[in-house]
Amino acid sequence: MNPPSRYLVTSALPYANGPLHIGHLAGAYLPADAFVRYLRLSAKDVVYICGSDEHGAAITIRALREDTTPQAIVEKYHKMISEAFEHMGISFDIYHRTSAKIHHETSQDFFQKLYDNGSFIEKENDQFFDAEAGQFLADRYIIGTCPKCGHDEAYGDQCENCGSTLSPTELIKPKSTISGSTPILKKTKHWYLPLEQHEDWLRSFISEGLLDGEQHHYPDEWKKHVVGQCKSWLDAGLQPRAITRDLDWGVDVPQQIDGAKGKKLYVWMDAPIGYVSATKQWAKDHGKNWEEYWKDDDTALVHFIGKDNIVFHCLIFPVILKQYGSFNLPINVPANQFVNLEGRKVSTSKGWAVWINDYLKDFPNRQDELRYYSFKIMPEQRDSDFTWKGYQEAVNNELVNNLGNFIHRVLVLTNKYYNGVVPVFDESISINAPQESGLPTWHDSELLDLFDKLHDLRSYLKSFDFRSALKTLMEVSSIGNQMLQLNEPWKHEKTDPDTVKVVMNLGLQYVTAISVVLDIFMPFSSKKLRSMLSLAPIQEKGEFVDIMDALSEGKHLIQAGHKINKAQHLFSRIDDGDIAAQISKLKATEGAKEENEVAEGDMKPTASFDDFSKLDLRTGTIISAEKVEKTDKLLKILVDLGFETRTVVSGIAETYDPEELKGQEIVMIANLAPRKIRGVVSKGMILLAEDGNGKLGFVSAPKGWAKGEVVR
Ligand code: B3M
Ligand code: ZN
Repeated sequence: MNPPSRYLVTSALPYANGPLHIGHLAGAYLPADAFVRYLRLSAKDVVYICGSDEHGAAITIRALREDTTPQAIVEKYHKMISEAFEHMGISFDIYHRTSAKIHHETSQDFFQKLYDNGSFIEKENDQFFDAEAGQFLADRYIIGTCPKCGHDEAYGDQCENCGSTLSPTELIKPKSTISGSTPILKKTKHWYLPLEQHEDWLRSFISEGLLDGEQHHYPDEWKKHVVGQCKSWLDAGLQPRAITRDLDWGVDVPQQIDGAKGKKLYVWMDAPIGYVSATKQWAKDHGKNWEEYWKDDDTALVHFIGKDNIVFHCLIFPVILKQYGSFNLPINVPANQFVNLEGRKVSTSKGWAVWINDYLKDFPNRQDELRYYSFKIMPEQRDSDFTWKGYQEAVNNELVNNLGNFIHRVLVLTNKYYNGVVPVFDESISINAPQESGLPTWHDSELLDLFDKLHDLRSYLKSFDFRSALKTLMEVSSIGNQMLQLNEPWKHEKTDPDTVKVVMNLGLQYVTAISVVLDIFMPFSSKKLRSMLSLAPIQEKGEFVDIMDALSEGKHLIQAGHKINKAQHLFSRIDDGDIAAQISKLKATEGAKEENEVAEGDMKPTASFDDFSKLDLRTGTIISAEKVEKTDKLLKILVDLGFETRTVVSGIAETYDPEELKGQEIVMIANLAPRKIRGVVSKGMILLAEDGNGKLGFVSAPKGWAKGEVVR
């Protein structure tokens, strides 16, 4: 294994179905951004790929909810998301979208190739179907209780609470998200990826880092929780996974394939291929060869994702790539865990989130403060907690008091003592050392210590430990502050100007080093600082290597005689008022959203008067009821409508005993199209009221009314 000479770095493609929040940012985007900035600063050839994931039920369900089209949804959120990324300084080489033609073609090419080489199996089986909506229910169209963790809003393909990957039939109490009804089963044909056939090589890939008998990567360089999740999947035994859907939104299964009509690719089939199609587009735009980035042995593929995407990137997509042939597999998938907010899980539907667009409105020009705090609390090994108080303290105590203060003092004093010109100094003069607790030291040995610190910082970045890397940057600044404190140039400038020149020159070397490394974490501040130093902005063309080379050769980073500009403050304090406002805003949105959600959950789209008058509602009395065989929930009920006796199947067996129903007065829809449910033809529907806790009660006319009366 040689060190890679080229990198392809990806961040998970966010669904274009809602705005970005801090959890997204700290999960899959900021770490990747820091990593690619570091690579570019190290003169590496790197392309950083991302884009909007515009397919799947995440999009169509949002369209249904917002009463608009999937196209309108993706347009709206693609724009919103890409702007938020740009404002936050996420430095993608391309932010693409999966609705692009090149993406549809690329995904279809993958499908066709895998179809042709026998990588799929075809199966016809029963799948959940919403009879009211006339639609098959997969993925987010169906929710129910997670069999693994008990979360009661798990999707048909995945539980967002515990990260498990599911199939709809595993859900406990499945419910259609379109109509809320309990789905029925209906036959349909789909293509499956037989993951179980790949278990052996996946196991050695994950556990030993071996691929085709060679060392592909070192598994102990992967995060434990990533390897752990993959292993528990493998241990549970892999299953064939359906990679097509009955939907009308998505990438078409290539139409020349028999039975392709009406079938789309499963979103998790096409989305990761989005990394490939985006690379193609980028290469086209920049006169590059995309294949070098995906196929050359010396290119390293790194996927940054959240923990809920682990199996797709570590098991399923690798199978797809390998079956296609000649593609590289990831050398690392440094997935992050989740960020909570004020001690509670982020919930987009409940409004318990900090939205990036809102943050940027409330705190204009404070992108770096949010970046800083997000790196500080990055959920690298376990879930972490964003608190507004924590944010305020990080900004005030660390950015303002430590980093900002050090830089400001050095620049102000340089302007004051030397009119902004970096001083020449006498190398034989010693100063008090911050690192050796006050012992005398020399300018050049301090520069070597600076080299060591930056070397540590670099190792942390290489191993995706961004928290420690950031901490090391702050230590450089703390050491700088201690150096000033120990030598007190403001006291000795008049009495010992020669020593003060050494101190100030050293301070300027530190500040210059910081201006380079700052680009990785806080690029906006790096830019400002470079301008205060009157140095060219960082181009990300090997500047980190340049300063490391210079330091190791005993050279200076900023030269004596160079004139800097006036000092400005890089950071300013955040008031208690601003924080209190955020907290009350958070609580207020949450309350409002919760109320809304109840209302929203209950309200269906407007029905016209004509719709309503189609329904024939009648009063009736239950004659008898019995359980439908082999079901827990269903009762077969005989209703006396006065003019005839009806059989109705109703899902109320868990609430009512068949015996107690005899004589119950009811209202029913008498002209509903008959439906066969578990072998019984049901002709109509009995009306029931349901409270927020799922408690049921019959709707009826006043006691003693005749049967068969019209209800309007
Ligand atoms: N859009 C899922 C998510 O946002 C998905 C990632 C795709 S990465 C290829 O969790
Ligand atoms: Zn779960």
